[in-house]
Amino acid sequence: LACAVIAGCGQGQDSDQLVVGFSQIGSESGWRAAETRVAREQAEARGIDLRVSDAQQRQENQIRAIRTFIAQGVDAILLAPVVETGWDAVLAEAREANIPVVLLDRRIETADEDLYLAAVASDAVEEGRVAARWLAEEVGDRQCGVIELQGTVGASVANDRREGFAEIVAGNPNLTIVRSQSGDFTRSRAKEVMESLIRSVGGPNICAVYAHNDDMMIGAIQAMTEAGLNPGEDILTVSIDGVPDIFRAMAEGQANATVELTPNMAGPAFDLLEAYLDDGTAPEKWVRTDSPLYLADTAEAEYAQRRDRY
Ligand code: GZL
Repeated sequence: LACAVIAGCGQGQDSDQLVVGFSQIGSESGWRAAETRVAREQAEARGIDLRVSDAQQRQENQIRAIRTFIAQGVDAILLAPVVETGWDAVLAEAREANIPVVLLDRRIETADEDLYLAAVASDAVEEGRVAARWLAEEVGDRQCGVIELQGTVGASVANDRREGFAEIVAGNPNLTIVRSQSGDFTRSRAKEVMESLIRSVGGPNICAVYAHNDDMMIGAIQAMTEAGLNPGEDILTVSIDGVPDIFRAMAEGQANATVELTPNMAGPAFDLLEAYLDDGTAPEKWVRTDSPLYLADTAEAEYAQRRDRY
């Protein structure tokens, strides 16, 4: 009866169907929305019963969702951790319940790496390096003041993308990060931040904008054009994700480059989970996607060809 009340106890419609709970951050960007859609497609293709919980970018909602999945007795949990700390307690509860957890697209800080089975993610530090190397190549030895729009404060990918970019900037004295502020990975927040930075820095002093994701760059482009500036022309842009809208902006001459990131993090997660649940096969701790990383520039702006990625 208890199982019926809490809608299933790790048993999907039929007995051997895997039931997986996905604690998703939210839908803050086009990439995140694509990750969720692709996860549903990948689950469908494998006959997995996938239950997605949208946390609206709030950690307490993710923790609540994980506890619900534990109560439901799911077979496994996917977690895209909005920030990198504060997970040990709830992951210990999942381990207590013998439910494996796989991290998607972001990492966590923990003293006990056994709290999760594996992480499926790209190397975000290298993403930052690739973005900065492209910019260094573009500007040569010209002095270039860069505005950096960081992702969500405390997110592993924001810390990593900042670290990788700064590492390359340190080797190019003509590149200077003049401002670095969080736009929380969203278009709307990045637009507001960019509007105030244009006022404080002054349009003519901005040589380039580096945004930790394409959606923030789209917001920054709107702010720059509304301020009468020419993104993609007078102001170079480089961001990360490779969503269709950044290719559209490139095709229109308003953006220059993006580091591509597959939205398919769930497929590899399901594969390693099926092997692990089937015969205990221990996966790599870090299943790395997008290796090598690929930077697409204006010449590749045929975003239509990439629609199938999203
Ligand atoms: C990257 C992922 C980031 C994307 C953003 O792995 O965590 O979160 O780059 C999203 O679009 O908000």
